[in-house]
Amino acid sequence: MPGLFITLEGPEGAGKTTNREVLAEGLRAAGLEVVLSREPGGTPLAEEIRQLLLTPREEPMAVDAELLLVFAGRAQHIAQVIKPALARGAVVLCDRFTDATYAYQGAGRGLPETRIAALEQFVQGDLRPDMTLLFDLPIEVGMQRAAARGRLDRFEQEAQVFFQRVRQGYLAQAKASPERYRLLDASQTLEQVQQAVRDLLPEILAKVAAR
Ligand code: Z5A
Repeated sequence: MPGLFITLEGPEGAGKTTNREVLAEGLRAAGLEVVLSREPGGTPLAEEIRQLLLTPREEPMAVDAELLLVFAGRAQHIAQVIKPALARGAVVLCDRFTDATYAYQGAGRGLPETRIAALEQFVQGDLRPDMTLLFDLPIEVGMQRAAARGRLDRFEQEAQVFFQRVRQGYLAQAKASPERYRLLDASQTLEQVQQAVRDLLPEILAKVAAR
């Protein structure tokens, strides 16, 4: 497809959403159509699924139910937003995607990677991100930033050890796919992280030009 699919990943409060704006500004200034989206979510139906996933409830959610909800939302998001945008030649900047499933449901919850990979193939076919920015930072720093926002969602109520596994899961993915991942030190000041994101623009523009 003529467009470019870029995902932003990282543990809680890493600055994905904040830095996505910086990237979007730079790409728009170069005359490109930019589509901002997020997972879970990205369409009205997928946003309803997001609410199911994030709302704390008394009934524990079975891990496989969580996994299937994540992929149900993703199927809708791909069909309604991601594929049409890529077909038009847009750059899609998506706050989290399937790498988050490997990190949270895989490394975090302990689901086998093969189960996630089977759903990835079923729901996505050949669709994979062209580039993934991993905003990495110590868990405590991200949790402090997220806690400053107020009420915690269902994931944010997990114990610190869960988030340590998530972080390690992300770092392992980045190590396994260095051609796709760009690792950013998100514990730096916002200005420093934003500059590191801007530094990636020439590479991204070159990828767009090569399409
Ligand atoms: N989830 C899953 O389990 N499986 C999946 O497949 C997918 C998701 C796709 C919701 O995601 C949950 O879904 C997520 C995993 C699960 N649960 N958790 N945790 P989300 O992306 O909506 O949730 P989030 O990671 O909590 O998003 P976030 O807290 O909004 O993080 P962020 O976008 O990385 O951070 P931010 O909003 O840009 O920044 C947070 C605050 O820090 C904000 O006030 C900023 O101004 C500040 N900030 C940002 N950068 C800095 C720096 N460098 N210095 C100081 N302050 C900063």
